[in-house]
Amino acid sequence: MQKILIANRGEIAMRIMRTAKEMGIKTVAVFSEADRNMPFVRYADEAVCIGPALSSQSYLRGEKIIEVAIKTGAEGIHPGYGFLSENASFSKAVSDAGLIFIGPSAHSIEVMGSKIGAKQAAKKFNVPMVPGTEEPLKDIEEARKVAESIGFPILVKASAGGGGKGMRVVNNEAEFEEQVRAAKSEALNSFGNDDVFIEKYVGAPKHIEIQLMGDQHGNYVYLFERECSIQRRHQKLIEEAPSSCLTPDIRKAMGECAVAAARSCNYYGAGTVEFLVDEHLNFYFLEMNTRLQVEHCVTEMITGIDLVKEQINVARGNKLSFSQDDLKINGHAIELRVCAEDPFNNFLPDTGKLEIYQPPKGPGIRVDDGYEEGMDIPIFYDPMIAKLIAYSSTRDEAIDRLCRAIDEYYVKGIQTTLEFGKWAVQTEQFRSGKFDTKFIDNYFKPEYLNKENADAEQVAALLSAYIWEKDKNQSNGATALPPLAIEANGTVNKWKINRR
Ligand code: MV4
Repeated sequence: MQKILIANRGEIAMRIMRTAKEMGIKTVAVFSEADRNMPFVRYADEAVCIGPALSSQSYLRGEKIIEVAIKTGAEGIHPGYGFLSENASFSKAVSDAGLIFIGPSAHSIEVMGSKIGAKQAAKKFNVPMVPGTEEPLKDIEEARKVAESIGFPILVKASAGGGGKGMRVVNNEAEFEEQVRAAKSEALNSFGNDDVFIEKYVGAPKHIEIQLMGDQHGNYVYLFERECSIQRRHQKLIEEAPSSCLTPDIRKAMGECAVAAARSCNYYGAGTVEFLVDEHLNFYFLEMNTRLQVEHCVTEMITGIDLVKEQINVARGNKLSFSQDDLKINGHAIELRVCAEDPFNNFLPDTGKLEIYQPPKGPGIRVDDGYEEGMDIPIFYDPMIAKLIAYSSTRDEAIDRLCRAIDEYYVKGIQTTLEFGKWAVQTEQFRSGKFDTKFIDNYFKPEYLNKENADAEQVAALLSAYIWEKDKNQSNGATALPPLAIEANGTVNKWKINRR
């Protein structure tokens, strides 16, 4: 592959093209009418507009994208995450067109796209599962018996599910039938498939996932774990590697299970196996994501591996360029998703203009972003505008570094999750590692941030300092201070308002 097309936008398109450039591979960007002025369009060697803003008319048009690849002479397509990345038909269509899909086979995507299929495949390789069923529920009476034998509370889950859709907690036998029906109808509406299964409900679990890579020759490695428990409505906000709670033995056991799950569908490329981990560090297979994930960067920081480079390497048909023994965990990395969302208003998307955008710099800081100062954040796509990753030799230092970087990160014009992130990583729970998937719901209150008030307090502090200096200068006959000026960027004369 001398030239690849990136079937994505924003920060991940930039991320992929940077590696391609380092590898001497030319890049083709495809973009929607709303994205014409985005950095990723300029960064690419070539860029082709593929339609209007709506994803369904641009980034989801598989056939059109393949046509552009052929026309521009691209030999491979990298789908990034989201959009077409876990679409088995797209993977197949790319291969059928004589191009290389930089990702897994259609077969792997298909097997793992069905949660029931994934459980059946992984179970054959002795991957631990939450007690439950591995067949679609047929008969409600039969299902009721299984539920009783497992014991309440249980979860009803949609096989085609994702993001918590079609998932219902059932606390007792009386609600069972009703909740099964509700889950089925939600699943049918959302996914066009009403297969559901049941599992014992694990209360307050941690969400820990294993990054793995496989080549087309049956070789596999695991690149350790990412702890992703800090999430809200199934939207991750903070991820870190390694997890602060795993032991080397459990890490190894989980890594080997993840590889077994990948083997069960002849997986190749980069993939992630998600586990639920309970308070006794029992772990259970949840599902497999057959794509490069948003949070892959923390794994890159602690392993020194460029996952995109390795994806391209195995997509070319080469063997993995490293073995399990080559991999070591080095240091600690924490990622905060910087989303155009308002933590004061239920984390609802907050679109608008990036009036000021100054990302942080300095030791151990990586910012993967896709917008620039002056741009409008479009309403059509994911609200994530950047990922802020802090890396250091210890977890405590990584937390301190992340906080320092959040203070340096200067965004005006939209609300973001930056202040939320600073609050979260400084809580006792986060510092001590004692948190689970219920963390935000249980502990977060918007008044902990109080950004506006804090800004007003700082202006007041600066004003009083100014007046004090002025009075002092006048009383000792020194030259008067210049007139007071508060500028739009938050500077009061020479003093910039220190952002917390
Ligand atoms: C569970 C669970 C507890 N017990 N399964 C949520 C989305 C879907 N991918 C799986 N999910 C869960 N499955 C059993 N048997 C709790 C969750 C869950 C969750 C999992 C990972 C990260 C965040 C979560 C938030 C709420 C519920």
